[in-house]
Amino acid sequence: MMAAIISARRIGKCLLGFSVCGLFLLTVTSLGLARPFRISKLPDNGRHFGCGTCHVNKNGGGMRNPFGRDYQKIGLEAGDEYTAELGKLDSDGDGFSNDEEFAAGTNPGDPKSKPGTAGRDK
Ligand SMILES: [Ca+2]
Repeated sequence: MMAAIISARRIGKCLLGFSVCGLFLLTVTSLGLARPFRISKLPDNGRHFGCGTCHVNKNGGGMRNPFGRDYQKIGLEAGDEYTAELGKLDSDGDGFSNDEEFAAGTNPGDPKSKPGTAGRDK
């Protein structure tokens, strides 16, 4: 009887250990998969806004902002590159081209973030 209780405790500890290890590996793997590879294609290399340059969620994934949608249509079609056409667009409709926004360090996908304002919300 005592041996059965000890054995059950050992199994419980093993399961807990496997669960913790599994959760750790899942977290590490998820972070690895979430690593942005596309931001290196952007004029600022994602230096200012990272994944938030194209995505509503600053951490990336999910819905794209207006610039991200334009990149999806034009940049991906051009072989996953930031193009001159993309630079001339004003994706977020704030009156500044995407090129002007990258040069100023503002977000081309957020109309509240535009050159000459304190709109650089990181
Ligand atoms: Ca703009």
